[in-house]
Amino acid sequence: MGLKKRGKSNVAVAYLGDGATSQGDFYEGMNFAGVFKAPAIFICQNKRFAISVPVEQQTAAKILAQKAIAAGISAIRVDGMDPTCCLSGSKRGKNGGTEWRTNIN
Ligand SMILES: Cc1ncc(C[n+]2csc(CCOP(=O)(O)OP(=O)(O)O)c2C)c(N)n1
Ligand SMILES: [Mg+2]
Repeated sequence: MGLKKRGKSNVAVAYLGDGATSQGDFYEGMNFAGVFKAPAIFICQNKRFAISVPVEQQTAAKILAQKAIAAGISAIRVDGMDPTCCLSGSKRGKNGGTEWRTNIN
């Protein structure tokens, strides 16, 4: 929000894990970013475990990127094992894309 208020074109990037998307402060932050249109990108790295808790035991959501849609934020899901997908996904994310393909090049 500070970047926006100062008229900067920079974008803040936050990295989080799959387990973090099961916590309350995640939803609060996403809602804040959505309603105030903060220049922010949330990158969720889903390695399917929050320490020892499998993703299926911490959320009923089938796709974690859906959680952004609930906050009015566009979302892209990419194959995290493919660096080129991660790079192009980040660029498209900055432009506000919404895609559900597992591979984006
Ligand atoms: C509903 C719920 N509340 C609390 C937790 C506890 N928890 C949240 S984040 C976390 C550890 C971090 O996991 P993650 O965000 O996936 O980061 P990683 O270490 O995998 O990079 C734990 C143990 C949980 N897994 N599920
Ligand atoms: Mg994790």
